[in-house]
Amino acid sequence: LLLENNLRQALARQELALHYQPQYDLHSGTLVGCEALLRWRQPEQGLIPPDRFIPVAEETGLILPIGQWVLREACRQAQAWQDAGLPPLVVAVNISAVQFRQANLAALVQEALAASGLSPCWLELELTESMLMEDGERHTQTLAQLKAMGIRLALDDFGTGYSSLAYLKRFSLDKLKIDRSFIRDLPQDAEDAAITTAIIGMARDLGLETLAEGVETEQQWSFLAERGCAQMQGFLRARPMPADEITALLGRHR
Ligand code: G
Ligand code: G
Ligand code: MN
Ligand code: NA
Repeated sequence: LLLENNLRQALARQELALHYQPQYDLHSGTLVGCEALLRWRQPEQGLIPPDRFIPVAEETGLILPIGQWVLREACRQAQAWQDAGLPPLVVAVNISAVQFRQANLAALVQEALAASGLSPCWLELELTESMLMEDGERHTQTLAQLKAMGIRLALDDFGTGYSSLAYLKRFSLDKLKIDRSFIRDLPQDAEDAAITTAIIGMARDLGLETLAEGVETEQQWSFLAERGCAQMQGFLRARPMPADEITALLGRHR
């Protein structure tokens, strides 16, 4: 309850911030995108990780105003980097199931884009398999609206959800983010090697991009690059960092 009451104040008191984790092209090594990750600097308790407060935010509905703030802030930051003449980046934003169930998600996304002036092709929304499995008529409509607006759609934690693949056919997604549990023991673990190879191959045949999450070693990088995985995100290259550190990284890429 204390957490809930504090979280209620967090937005107004400007205690929330976004960090960004770089995403790299696995072949050229260039910085191509970043995932926005929410941080809460609580004055008494210090930095509270998202795993601790996002579930509370979802139960209380606070995820709706918080999620909207995240969308606006990520779009604002992405446009600010472009306005500074830095190479453009795709910014990926995690969408909670509670946000996804809102009837007007597409309108809210549109509002964040309009407020920032960011072109929709630079915004990627990260959804999860369970959200697509809910299968309401409204969900199909929301996804179609987002696609029609020109926003990119990625499937987060791919491979850990329900194993029905029907939704890959039904919805027009752009990217699968291979869950880091499949990457961690590469290349030694034969089962993980088979699973990642199969996901990359299937995605290629379906015209989907792949991103490997949680890449921590050079051997994992080579394994994934050899199999045609397009992008990586992981501690091997970069941890989540404040926006000004991304600005510095982009300056070097210019
Ligand atoms: O940031 P960290 O590296 O600890 O991320 C932990 C989890 O919190 C991830 O699973 C991520 O999807 C989730 N998360 C981080 N930021 C956001 C956000 O802005 N919105 C939602 N819904 N989840 C987030
Ligand atoms: O669930 P989601 O993929 O949205 O969350 C991203 C989470 O993965 C963040 O908590 C981030 O800190 C974490 N992460 C990113 N790269 C690595 C990595 O290389 N190793 C580990 N262990 N965690 C990572
Ligand atoms: Mn994510
Ligand atoms: Na993930």
